[in-house]
Amino acid sequence: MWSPEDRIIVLIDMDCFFCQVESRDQPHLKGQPLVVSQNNVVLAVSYEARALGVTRFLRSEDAKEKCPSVAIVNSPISHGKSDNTKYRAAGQEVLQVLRQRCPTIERASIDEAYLDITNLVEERLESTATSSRDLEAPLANTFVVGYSGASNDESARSEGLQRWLEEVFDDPSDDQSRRLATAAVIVEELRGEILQKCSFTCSAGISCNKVLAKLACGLHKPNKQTILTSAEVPELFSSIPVNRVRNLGGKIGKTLMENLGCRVMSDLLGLSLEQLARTFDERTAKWLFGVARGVDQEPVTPRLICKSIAASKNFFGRAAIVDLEGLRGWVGELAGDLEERLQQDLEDNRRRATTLTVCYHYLKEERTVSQAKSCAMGAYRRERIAETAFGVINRGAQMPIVFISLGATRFVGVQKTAGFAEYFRREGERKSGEMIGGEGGGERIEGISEISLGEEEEGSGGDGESLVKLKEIFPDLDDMDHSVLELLPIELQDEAKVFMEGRNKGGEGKSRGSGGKSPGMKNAGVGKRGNSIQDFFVKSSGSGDDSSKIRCGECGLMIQGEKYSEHCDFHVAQNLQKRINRDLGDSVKRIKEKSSSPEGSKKTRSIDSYFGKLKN
Ligand code: DCP
Ligand code: MG
Repeated sequence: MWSPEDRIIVLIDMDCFFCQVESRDQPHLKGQPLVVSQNNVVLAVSYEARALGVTRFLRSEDAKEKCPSVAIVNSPISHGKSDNTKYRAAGQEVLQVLRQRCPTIERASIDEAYLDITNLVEERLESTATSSRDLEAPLANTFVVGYSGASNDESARSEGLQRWLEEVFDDPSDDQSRRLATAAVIVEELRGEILQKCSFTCSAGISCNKVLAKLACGLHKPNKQTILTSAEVPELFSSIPVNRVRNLGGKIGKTLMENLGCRVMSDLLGLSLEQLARTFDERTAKWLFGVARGVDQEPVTPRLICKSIAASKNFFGRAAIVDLEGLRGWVGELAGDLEERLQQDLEDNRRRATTLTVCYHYLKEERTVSQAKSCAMGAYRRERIAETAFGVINRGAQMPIVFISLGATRFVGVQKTAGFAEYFRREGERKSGEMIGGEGGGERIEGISEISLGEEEEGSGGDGESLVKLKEIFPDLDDMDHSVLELLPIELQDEAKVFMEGRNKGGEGKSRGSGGKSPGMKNAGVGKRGNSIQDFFVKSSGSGDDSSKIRCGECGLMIQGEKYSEHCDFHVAQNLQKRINRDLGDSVKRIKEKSSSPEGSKKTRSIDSYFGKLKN
């Protein structure tokens, strides 16, 4: 029977990536001791520089002192901070090469990707009959854990590989090893293609899950690849420190090491599932129990784009932020950077972030205090992002602040259909003449100013509040258009549902308390419109589960994940309208006067009447 551990998972990690990108641009740097620094701190170190004792996070001048021959490249700057655009683009080039051969690729970082090549291996095994002897040459850069020694020594590698192949490859009972050896041939080919097409070397780990592939990848670098079989895991785990394992570098690993006495991975074997569950949540406990035994079922989720987009900056030494003015300035820069990248991402990948995570470090009594807070991501506007982040940091941090990161996460897809704002723009164009007549060049904008969705309603509150707003959108509650309704906040949809239920029962729904009883509210229109609006509620009734909802940063309402994007567009439209209302001054007044007649009032307050029927 198939099990998740029958998979063949590969991690590809580019070697000293930023250095390779820089030396591809400036070929005279190739093969030289080289570092790439950002803000005077070394972030990438070529293997030549590593051999001379240079390490990451040294200050540039210390790297130079340690190794006078080292070349230092400062990475580009934008928004007062380092700009990784060119490194990201180089990472994408590599992904495009991998994509030609493997459909299941998960981008894990700027220079790492997981591949599930189980099917490629099956196909290769079916199509080619190979003996162990045939594999030695194609596996010229392959190490096997437990056979090749810990160093990069070539004779140990080739002798170990040969021994392993002879022991396992022709043994029909060792299916995993046979498949891993075949996988290694494919990975050698992939790495060759990356080198040929992008001029970058990389290293790879080949195993049966992500944790083991990642661990294997780090064992032999650069320009090497390592096979880790399940059989070798116990021996390897007897010497691998807990915090070197994927997902254990942070708090969980620290707790295991400091509170549960686990130094190396095999120490985890002494902890029962119950013991782990006393310290960790159930899911983590189960995962840890499995990982201790080399089991990790996390799938490779096909994704070529990153899960989060962040703008961050360290403020080392004298650069530390010491006052609110400095904080405001830097938060503004980071928000500007984040907004630009999010807009680009929206365009490239048709998705929108729903969560903004503000992370900051400050110094307190010579210790660094780290804090992070997540909140809803509203519209992609730098002012709004900056305002939210400033508020969070100002409430939580003390001076001096030494690190700030603004990260956007939890992306939801944006549907291919025109968004609310786009619709709004087109409708504005179409209707401008009709709405304001001969006002000249700015018709489209003035048309937009007719919408009065965002204005506060006096005297509304408590239970009646939503319904009052609902009435603003649908002056005739018996004639709600579900295609408009589904673009509205869940709370309003719920309110409409309550109204519908009350009406269908012929009873006195909540809506009556609003003081805004519609004509025929109790029962009118059930026969006429009931079907479509009821269908809509039937379709959306599964959305009662709050876990699939996201709190909107603009209005605070809980919105279904898949509706979030349209909801944001709704606010974009709303904000645009507010801004234009302000700008238009007199002409808005005129429009409002016009709309003060009963007929006009209905027209102005109804989004439906402004847009016409969305279905059209
Ligand atoms: N990087 C960074 N900040 C860090 C760590 C890394 O900006 N704290 C950048 C520089 C690296 C790139 O990300 O070149 C990839 O990170 P890796 O950890 O994969 O390191 P390298 O690719 O440089 O080296 P290796 O060959 O060990 O993978
Ligand atoms: Mg790397």
